[in-house]
Amino acid sequence: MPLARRPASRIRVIAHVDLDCFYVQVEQRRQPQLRGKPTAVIQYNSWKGGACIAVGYEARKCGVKRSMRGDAAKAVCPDLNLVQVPVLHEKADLSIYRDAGSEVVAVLSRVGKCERASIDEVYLDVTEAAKRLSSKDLSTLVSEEASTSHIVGLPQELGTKEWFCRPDASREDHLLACGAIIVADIRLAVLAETEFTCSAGVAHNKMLAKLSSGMHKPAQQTLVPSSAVESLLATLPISKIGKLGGKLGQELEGELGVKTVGDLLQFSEVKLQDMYGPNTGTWLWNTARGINGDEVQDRTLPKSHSSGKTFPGPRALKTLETVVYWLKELAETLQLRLDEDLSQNNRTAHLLTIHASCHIEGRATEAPKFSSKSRPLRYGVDKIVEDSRYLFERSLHEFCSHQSAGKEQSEITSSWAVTGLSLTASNIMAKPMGVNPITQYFGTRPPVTGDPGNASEQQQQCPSISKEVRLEEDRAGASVPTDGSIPESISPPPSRKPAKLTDLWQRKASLQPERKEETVAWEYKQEEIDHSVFAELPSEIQQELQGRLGVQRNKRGKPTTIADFFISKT
Ligand code: DCP
Repeated sequence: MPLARRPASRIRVIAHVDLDCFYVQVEQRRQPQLRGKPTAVIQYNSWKGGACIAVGYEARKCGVKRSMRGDAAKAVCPDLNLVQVPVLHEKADLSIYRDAGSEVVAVLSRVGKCERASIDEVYLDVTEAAKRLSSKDLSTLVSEEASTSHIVGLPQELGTKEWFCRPDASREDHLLACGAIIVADIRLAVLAETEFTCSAGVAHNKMLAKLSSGMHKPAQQTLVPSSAVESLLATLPISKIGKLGGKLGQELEGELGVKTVGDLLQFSEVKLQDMYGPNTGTWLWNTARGINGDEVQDRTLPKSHSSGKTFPGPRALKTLETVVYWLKELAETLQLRLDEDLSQNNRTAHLLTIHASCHIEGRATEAPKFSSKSRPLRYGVDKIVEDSRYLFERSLHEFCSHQSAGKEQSEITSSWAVTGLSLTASNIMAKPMGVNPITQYFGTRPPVTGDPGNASEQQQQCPSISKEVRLEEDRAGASVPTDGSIPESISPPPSRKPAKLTDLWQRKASLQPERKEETVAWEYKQEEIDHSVFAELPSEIQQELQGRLGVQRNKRGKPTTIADFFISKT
């Protein structure tokens, strides 16, 4: 459920920065011969050439879409370069993308508080830097890049630079203009130092910044002044607001007939509270008015670590031995990332969660599905294997009991098949000073027995650990040290500084309309979704994938597209 936070009492300037066709850019930096050529990244499996998960803008011009399989993409664009996501220990290895994202975060964090929201998205609070700039004469500071900003609701008679520098601007608009200048400069710095382009939304809160960052892509930025919020939200479908994409959005549509965010304006806060509870009601009332008090969290490090693997079709795991074999593989990768986090960031994780996709062979799975299970995390590969095996067996038992209701139990217990398995370590905290190494701490503890839900002794020692939780779809980031300092100059070295980011993209305008065309159903298979990979994706992609797969499974509901999400409503 969304949290209704008090609206901020002060003016804030928040940016949402989103890297353009991210995995493709990473691959093009690794293989410069691919620059400027149609390129897509695929998560390979043998079915129709694997799934396209990132499509470069040159390839989009040729009609390649993320919904396509590699074979279909090649058919519409024979010159397409397909690059496969790296694989390590037979699993998709996202480290190069994670590390590339960290480089970007390191640059962005020079200008303000930085929250890594997913593998390629960052929120930036540039309020303080904007205030410092606000006393200066902006007419000398608006760079060429800043002057290409798109301003939602910009009066026709005004140019962008004029809007930035107009003397009668409100304090709010003036700070927004200052923020936009800072964001344009830091985007240029990102390009110069990492070779990646990014797009950004700049607004007075996180919700509006996120809504606007994708309105003009690639390599552009969009501003949302307060005066433009009402008309922006008036026609915006409710599903475009992250937390309204799911059940709550459906309820609003079914119960109140609400289709756009603006439609919510007709309901009083009391009415919304009556129907959806005090917290959600207030949140909805605020959202209808573009009010959002969420703070940018100071977080450049991941909230969790995951390691997962999918086993599609004939590769499904059908015996406990094979599951345990893979749990060991996953535990080894997870332990490596935990060790890295401990040595680089002095942080330890406290909760282990196992997630699996399972079905009974030869028939559709009935709800409830295989449930995710958690318990206190003990460090060490053997302990992780022991604990995750225990959790897996419990879930499998529950799953089979449910599936066998009214049927022959033995038939069920012998025909389960696991198509996805992942381990997540979460509840990550700084290790308190003067505490023994965590490995020693956990290593000396008695082995876990019985129901982890009753691990009262462990919970006393780690009070923040919940008894048993559903898998949280944490979005991960990566390890980036940041001192939070703001240097005098954030500009890149002059020799590498392009005048405008858009210079890099030929005929940018002609690229945009094709985003609208992405209406075909994604050719993903449920069993291809690796939960550890999934957890690092932007939240709307997670939602979209869930929606798509739901549609494929249930043959009901109306698909939405990520492209529609970001089409400007102005
Ligand atoms: N990704 C993935 N599987 C998906 C969707 C995305 O693994 N089903 C990965 C590849 C993308 C990255 O996440 O490069 C970021 O996703 P975005 O939605 O931000 O899309 P892109 O960055 O690729 O393109 P855009 O420029 O449209 O943001």
